[in-house]
Amino acid sequence: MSTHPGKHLAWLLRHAPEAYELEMDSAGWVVVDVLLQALGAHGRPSSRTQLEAVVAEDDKRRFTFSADRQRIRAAQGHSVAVDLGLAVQTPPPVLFHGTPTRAWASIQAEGLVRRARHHVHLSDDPATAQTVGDRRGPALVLQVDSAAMHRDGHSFLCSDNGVWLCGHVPAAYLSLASAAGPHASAAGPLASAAGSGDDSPVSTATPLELCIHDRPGGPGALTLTARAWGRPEGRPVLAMHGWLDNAATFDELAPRLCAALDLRIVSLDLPGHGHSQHKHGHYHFVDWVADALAAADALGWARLTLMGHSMGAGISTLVAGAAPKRIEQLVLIEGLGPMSEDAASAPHRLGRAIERAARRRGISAKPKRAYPTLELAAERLVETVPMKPESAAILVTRGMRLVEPGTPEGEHLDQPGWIWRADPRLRFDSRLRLTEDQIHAFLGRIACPTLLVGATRGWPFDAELFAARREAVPDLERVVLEGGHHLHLDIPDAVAEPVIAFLKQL
Ligand code: HQG
Repeated sequence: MSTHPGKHLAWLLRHAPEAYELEMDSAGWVVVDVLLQALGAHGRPSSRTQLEAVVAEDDKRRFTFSADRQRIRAAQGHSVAVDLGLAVQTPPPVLFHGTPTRAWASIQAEGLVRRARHHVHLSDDPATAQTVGDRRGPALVLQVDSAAMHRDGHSFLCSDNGVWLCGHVPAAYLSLASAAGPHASAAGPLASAAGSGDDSPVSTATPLELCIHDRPGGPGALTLTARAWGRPEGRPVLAMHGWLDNAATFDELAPRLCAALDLRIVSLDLPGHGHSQHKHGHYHFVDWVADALAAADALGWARLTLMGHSMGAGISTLVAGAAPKRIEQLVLIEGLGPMSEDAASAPHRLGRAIERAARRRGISAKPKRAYPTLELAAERLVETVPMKPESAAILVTRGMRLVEPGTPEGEHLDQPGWIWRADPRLRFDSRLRLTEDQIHAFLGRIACPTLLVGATRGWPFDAELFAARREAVPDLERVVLEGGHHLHLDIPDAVAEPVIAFLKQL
């Protein structure tokens, strides 16, 4: 934690209100008296005069008081889920972004992404952008063609302190600010890296980033990110990864399917995973069902095919049972419904989960384990979940981010380190599990053809229980392949074959 009062306040109001058990409303406001009390309790300067001074003297006007000065919030820069209620605005024709030189290659591939924050931050002058970039060593200033983005339907917000915010800047709109003119140096390679040719043939090698608001405009709107393959007009397939994995889990399988069939595969980062935002409250399994359907709504898909791996297969199963009319086909890899429990265990489970969660309060403010390299992180992942090193490399590349020493999260580090992006609260105990009877009720309502792909060395499901679940699905085809739990990453050709044959039947 920083000792500078302004930095400390920014950390608290943007990233870690729960560290001081501060109640923050959905728009990011905290009651000033409550904040002062909490600061005092933690040995921090806690008079109103001191707080007023921190806010007034802040070089970037990072904090805003409410009109009655009874509440305070950070003007922008949050990683916790808040909806600042800022109005969409027309941006100036050109905006700027400063970034470390070393980030250039990755930005060329995926554009500017918002990382832990809610938005990509842009400045209206190159000098400010240079200062922002210089925070992390040698920096480049990128020019954003915001006029073209605006014309193409991208939304911009402007924070109370004049920072321009947007969800994602695809690489096609970026150029080096020092180059001769817009796109002078970058248009060629960047445009192709962005996969911007929506009307080009199937884009198999260049996944896109999509931002999906699952509760548009409402409080607690959540931005989910995704990777997409295939023509936008292709047959819709929503793909969902397993627990603690991310959208890249389909990086091997999806392009193979799109090469064979005219599909539009959108692989979600589920809330709390990958690049998606973290939820404010608890992660309940049944809520993933609402999230999946909200994502389908946001994509404008009335009917769709679901493809899930492990927990994603469990979610897909429940979606197909809860909304059978919407699902055309179901592809389940190493999973068929969520874990179940006897009805009698529910009170004990709920009591224990609440008690344990209370003990782990503040967990998201604790420093996460940092790995010096992605390679080491991938090695550790293979030790925990057996899979090919190449498969682990795919998951860690999207699932982790680099934290610099001297930043709020990296204060414990003396060199840059890679940490998992996933919300640590995903590991909390489930508060309630469905009973096996309830799961059978979902399975029995599945109205579409279902393909179950299992692995010989896969997840150790209870054989008897799993066989009964298979029996309960009205139209289920099953293949078992030689492989482990992450077979879609490890042996994608072998998995693609039966999946293509199955999808062709529609
Ligand atoms: C980079 C400070 C690799 C991005 C500042 C940046 C600002 C990528 C970093 C405000 C990338 C995110 C925001 C990609 C983006 N590959 N790197 N595809 N896309 N990046 O801190 O803009 O003091 O979240 O270039 O003054 O640096 O907090 O954003 O380097 O106004 O008030 O990923 O934070 O203000 O870092 O800074 P950040 P930022 P405060």
